[in-house]
Amino acid sequence: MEIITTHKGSDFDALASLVAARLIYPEAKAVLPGSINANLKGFLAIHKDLFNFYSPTEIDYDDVDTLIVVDTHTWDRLDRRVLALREKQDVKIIVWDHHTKGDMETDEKNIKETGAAITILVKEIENQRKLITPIQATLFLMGLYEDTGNLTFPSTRPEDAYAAGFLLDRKADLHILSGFLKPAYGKKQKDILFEMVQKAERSAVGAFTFSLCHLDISGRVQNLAMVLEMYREIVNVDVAFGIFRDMEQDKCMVIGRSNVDEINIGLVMRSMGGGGHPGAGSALIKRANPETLKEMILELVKGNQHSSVRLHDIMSYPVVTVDQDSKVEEVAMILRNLGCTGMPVVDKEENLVGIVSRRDFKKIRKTKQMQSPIKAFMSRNLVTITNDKSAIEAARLMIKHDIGRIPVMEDNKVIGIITRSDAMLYFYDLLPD
Ligand SMILES: [Mn+2]
Repeated sequence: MEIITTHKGSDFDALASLVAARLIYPEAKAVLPGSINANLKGFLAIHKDLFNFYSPTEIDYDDVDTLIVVDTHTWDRLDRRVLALREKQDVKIIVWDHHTKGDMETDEKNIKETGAAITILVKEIENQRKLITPIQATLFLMGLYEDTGNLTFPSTRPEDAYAAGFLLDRKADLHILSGFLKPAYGKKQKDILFEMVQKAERSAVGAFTFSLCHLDISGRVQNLAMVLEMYREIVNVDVAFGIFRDMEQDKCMVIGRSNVDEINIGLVMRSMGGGGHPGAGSALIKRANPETLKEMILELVKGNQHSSVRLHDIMSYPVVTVDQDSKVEEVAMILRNLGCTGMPVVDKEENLVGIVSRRDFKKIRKTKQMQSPIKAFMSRNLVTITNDKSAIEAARLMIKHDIGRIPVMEDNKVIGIITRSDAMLYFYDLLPD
């Protein structure tokens, strides 16, 4: 016996993929997990008779020789009763999934990084020239739209949009579809937007209008990016940021939107460990203090030419430097004793000539090289920063050059060193893991 199943807490993509897989494997029984999403229940209350689903309790797992899994390939996401097959010998496993991670071992994996799993199955149905009914097309399109946010999520691939076109051509009904899909702008989103607008403050940054709103939320709220864009329009500013702090999980979702070329949100978010493009972006920061994030965003937006916090306040000093003629062996010893991973190298006049870090020691091949002067192994590509710059600029340099420490200069002399830990402490009030 062949069975097809999908993940617990099934959503429309899971259900659609289950139904689509039945078209590809007509002999197989479709097993719907015990737990499914609320909006799926609403759909099935009306359409259940159209699909011949089995409950996990109705299957005799001893008889199963083929297990087809759609929209997941992680054992723990399957209904616990199906897990009986995990230990069973000689079960053929076939996977159709758009998640890249999973622990199910199988020879037959149909995995593609698309926005929805149904996209992969629709392609197969098209290739096999199988006929689908308008109701099936509608369900498939629901799965596709739900998982891709109506083709707007960044995970959306051209294949998803193509599949949507194919399904509309097969008479998917958009009226039915919109009735069942949870509206992106629901009560939760409405409440958040209302609270944001009440708290809204506008200010000017250079020639632009700017607004930053911090809100505590509980649990995961979808479509916050859309809420923030609505906020930006209502408050009528060029640039808007939202800091949404999930109290339970102790993490902050930072979302930004910009309507002007001069302020590049993607750049701002990358400095905070996130990403995006010039107009929109986001970053997720754990254990962050929203007040610190506020300051950080403001500094980033202002280009931070005259920040109140100078590098002087956060850098490490005094700096231990090493003479360029010191032996590699001695330098290694000093580093070990100080417990640091690198240090600046200077000449007789205390001028900075290089920097040595653990990476440089990897270049050493022979023991006798331990007696060579450190200048033979140090990096001469010096990235330095002057004391009048800000922590943000130091962090930018670290990211740009992929380095963990930058000498801080004043009058051409090293007066301190700023490390990743210093920067992290400043930005997040925490140390890197
Ligand atoms: Mn999915």
